[in-house]
Amino acid sequence: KKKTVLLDQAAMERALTRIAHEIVEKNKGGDHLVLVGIKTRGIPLTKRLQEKIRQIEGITVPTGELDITLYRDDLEEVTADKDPELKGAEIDADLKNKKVILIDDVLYTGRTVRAAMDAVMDIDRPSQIQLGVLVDRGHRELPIRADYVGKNIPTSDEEVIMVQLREVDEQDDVSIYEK
Ligand code: 3GP
Ligand code: 5GP
Ligand code: MG
Repeated sequence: KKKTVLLDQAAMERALTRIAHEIVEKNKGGDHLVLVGIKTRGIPLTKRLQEKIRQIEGITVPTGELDITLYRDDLEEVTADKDPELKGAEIDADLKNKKVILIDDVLYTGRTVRAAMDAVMDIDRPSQIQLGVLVDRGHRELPIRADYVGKNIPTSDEEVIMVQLREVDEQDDVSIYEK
């Protein structure tokens, strides 16, 4: 129950600025990139990174959205017997031979990202898929890792990360608490 703030608004802002710089460094600019946000909070993160890349490189990278949710929307059931599945996709950009960067708030088992990679590859064949997350909380169940990480936060199974974004929650912060 007790809550500890791990990233405040300023720290989150700096982490996203760093990730935007890492994206343009690794990809030698912003050409041929498409940023794809995963469901609720990956989407405002994607928009913020798009704006930061625009400030750095002067180009507006296309964005898209994937809605990947658990079969049951019960948070207790995350690692239960059902995998997350694709509920919808809104990607207007052409993905063929593009470098797709998936963006999510929290990386945990990796099953959501696996579903997101399947969805992208069903649409077209990108030249690469990369992954950026605000928080990596560990506990991977698949061989998946993020290329860009805001903060690594080792957690126990009894702990939950709360990500609040001003677009959705009226404030920016990341905190950890016991279930
Ligand atoms: P998001 O849609 O912005 O990612 O699943 C609904 C929300 O609950 C998610 O918001 C997610 O951030 C949050 N959440 C908190 N703990 C968990 C968890 O352990 N699993 C999942 N799937 N979501 C969690
Ligand atoms: P995974 O599929 O990697 O197990 O979980 C990733 C998805 O579940 C992300 O979209 C993320 O929103 C959500 N998730 C998993 N664990 C947490 C957590 O502790 N906090 C939050 N906010 N989201 C989580
Ligand atoms: Mg999420």
